[in-house]
Amino acid sequence: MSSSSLKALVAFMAVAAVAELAAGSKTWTIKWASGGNYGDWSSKNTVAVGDSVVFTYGPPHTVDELSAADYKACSFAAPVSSDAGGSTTVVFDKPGTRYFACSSGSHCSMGQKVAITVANSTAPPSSKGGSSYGAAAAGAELASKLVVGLAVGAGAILAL
Ligand SMILES: [Cu+2]
Repeated sequence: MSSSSLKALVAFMAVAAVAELAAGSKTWTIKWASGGNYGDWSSKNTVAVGDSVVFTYGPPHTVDELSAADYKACSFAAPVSSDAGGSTTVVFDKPGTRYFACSSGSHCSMGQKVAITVANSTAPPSSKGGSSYGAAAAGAELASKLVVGLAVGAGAILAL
């Protein structure tokens, strides 16, 4: 095997290992526009702990995270966060409901608002102590695969 194909193999194994580690989390995309109807988005898209939601939009839209009360009232006086960058990524690291709305004009009251609920049933991958046998076994299996992948990769590097 040539040196370059070995290097390609090592690169592939590294990418595969990273992809496997990330396989548990998902990225959702919301095309964020005025007049959108996002009322049932969360019930149709099951965001789990560890997942990310990316809002994509152009000016003049914003993604403001609000309290439940401010969300209900479309009040932007005290947002938790606010972004107008055009691509806003929100990581859902724990269960619960978070509220997002556009602060531009009357977009919020016209429906450019979404409440995203992450269910309790999925345990965070990083939680300690409370993990079930199944989760622990899956973690051990993943770790052993990663070790094998790294060992093969290291062996290939030494052979170059
Ligand atoms: Cu807007």
